[in-house]
Amino acid sequence: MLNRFSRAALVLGLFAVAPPVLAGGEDVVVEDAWSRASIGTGRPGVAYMTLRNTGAEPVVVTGLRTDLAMMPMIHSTTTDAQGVTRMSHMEAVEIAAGEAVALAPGGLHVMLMDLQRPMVEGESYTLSVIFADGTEATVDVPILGIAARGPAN
Ligand SMILES: [Cu+2]
Repeated sequence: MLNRFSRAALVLGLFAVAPPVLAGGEDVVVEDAWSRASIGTGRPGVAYMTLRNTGAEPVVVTGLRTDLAMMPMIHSTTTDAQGVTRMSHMEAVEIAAGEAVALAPGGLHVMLMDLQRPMVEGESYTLSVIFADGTEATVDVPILGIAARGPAN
């Protein structure tokens, strides 16, 4: 089974030959976005959400933007046979037509590298998800408590 990283790499590889038909961010709904409060700015912040592709074509997320962090990126989380957990930067994340990709604790997540200010519980910030066609989906992300495990609702 191909993991998400391999699928993303496959998609990028295909661009060099013949671009697949890819829809843009107008088909993507960002659901249940949330973040945890940070202790300061010395460590990266984290954000989670569900990206739902309501369209009939695959969509590829290629980046993120927020004024809260200089280097927001999507990480994957993998745990090897020895129980060692690693995070790796995802250059692209494909969302199949009609499918949703969950960014959740223990799996894919948004890592907010180089925080520009502390993330304070009760506040929120704007995060834009950038797609391969240049379109964006922008959401307001609420900052929950430092021990939060899921979206508030
Ligand atoms: Cu990470």
